[in-house]
Amino acid sequence: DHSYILAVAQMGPIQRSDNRASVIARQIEMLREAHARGARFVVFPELALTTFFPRWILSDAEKQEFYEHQMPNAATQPLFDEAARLGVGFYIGFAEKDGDRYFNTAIITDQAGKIILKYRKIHLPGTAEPIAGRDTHHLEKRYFEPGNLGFPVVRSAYGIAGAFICNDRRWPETYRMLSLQGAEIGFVGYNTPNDHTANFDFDNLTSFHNRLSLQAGAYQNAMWIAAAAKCGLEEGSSMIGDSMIVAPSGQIVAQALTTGDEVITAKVDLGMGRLYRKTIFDFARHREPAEYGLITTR
Ligand code: CDT
Repeated sequence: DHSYILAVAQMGPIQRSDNRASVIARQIEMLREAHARGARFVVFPELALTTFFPRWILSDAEKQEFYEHQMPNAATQPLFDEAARLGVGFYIGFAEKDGDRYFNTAIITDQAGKIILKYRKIHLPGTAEPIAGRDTHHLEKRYFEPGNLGFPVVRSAYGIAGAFICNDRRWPETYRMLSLQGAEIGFVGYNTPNDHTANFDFDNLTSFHNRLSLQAGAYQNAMWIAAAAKCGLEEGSSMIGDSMIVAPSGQIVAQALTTGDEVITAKVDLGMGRLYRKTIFDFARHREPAEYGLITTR
């Protein structure tokens, strides 16, 4: 049997004044709820330990409080300990400082709380400098450099698994890089403001574009996708919820109802993806990679 119960722990807002301890306490509560509902793995959001600080211009000194120098660390150890005690693996995103380099990072742990995969966000949205005339900013290119670890996958108790982060979910290359390595499930956290494009006609479709990206990515790559939002009204920025678990059929099997802390669960059958990969999406039989050169040359 290749089935297990998977949870997504959506998070409501984290304000700048909220300390790590209060955030970890919320996560531990959701970890316990997920476990009580039978879950063996929990997906937390992107940058899940602090407020979404790339909305602001911060000095080098000011920005330091938002990065983790190691993982786990004193603040996050209780989450790792509780997950290990419950035998639950997890995905979580955080801002990483590695020497003098800064990344938007996510890790996956096994059921013993050991980190088995690390991913650094490759598609960084927004700008390095504020755009004149806008009253909200998205400055990820200021605070992070593009990830330098590629798109790793890991053979785990949760299937062959990969991680990606927020804006990555809009790019077909992300899913393809994982599925070409046999990934059966992808975990993603996100922070998506409702006004993120500053074009009203696009912004009006923010929830739809989230769903569209996740469902298409899952189906076209015969993968399960579990997506966790940090959402709600955070420091004046309204962010979408709509955390969801999507099957390799492209169907949504669980979806959050709120824009606060909320656990959703679904039974994940890895056999479903394997069936798609033997039929309509048998890559070896049906793909024509010799025709795809442009994808990597421009
Ligand atoms: N965190 C993140 O990547 N958010 C982006 C929205 C901002 S685009 C300027 C996203 O793609 O959801």
